[in-house]
Parts: sequence; structure tokens; C-alpha cells
Amino acid sequence: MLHIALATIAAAGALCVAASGAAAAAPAKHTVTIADMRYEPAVLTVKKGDSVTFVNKDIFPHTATAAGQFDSRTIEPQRKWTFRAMRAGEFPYICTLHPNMKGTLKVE
Ligand SMILES: [Cu+2]
Repeated sequence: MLHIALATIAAAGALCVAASGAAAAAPAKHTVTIADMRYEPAVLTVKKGDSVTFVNKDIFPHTATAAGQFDSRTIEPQRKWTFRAMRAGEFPYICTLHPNMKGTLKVE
């Protein structure tokens, strides 16, 4: 009887640890809004594994392009593009259609 009780407590404890560990590691979702020819926020810091969605609310097509790192290709107005930041670093990006549009993604 005592043996069963101890086993139950141990199992409950293990479950607790697993649940809190999973919560801490859960990737976050971030949004960069594109409007009026700008990225908002222009500088975004995320954790490795997080996902970033670029939402084009402008009336023009845009891209979010960091050469050799990530490239949304054309995001039409009212469309979005999501990618997962798997590499740590600081990635300046531009819109290839309007190269004066600049943003930076920092991945920790
Ligand atoms: Cu653009």
C-alpha cells in the first residue's frame, strides 16, 4: 500500500517537471506588420525557435529578405509569410522591391 502511494507521488512529480519544462521551451510567435512602406517593429528580438510572421497591410507588395538567411519572396497586400528563426544572430533585412525599407531581426 505504502509502495503504491510513493509511486503515485513520484509520478505526479515527474509530470509536474515535464509540464513546466515544456512551457518554458514553447516557441513564441511574433508579428511584424508592414504598412506605409515600413516594418513595425523595425527591430525585433526573438528567441531561437520562435516564429515570425510578416503581415503585409500595405497596398503594395513587399518582401522581407536577409540575403543568405531568409527570403519571404513577394508578399502580396493582405497576405502574410511566416518563418521560424532557427539560427542565432543579428539579421538586417530589406524589401527587395523597395530597398530603402529596412528592418532587423535579432535571434538570441
Ligand atoms: Cu516593399
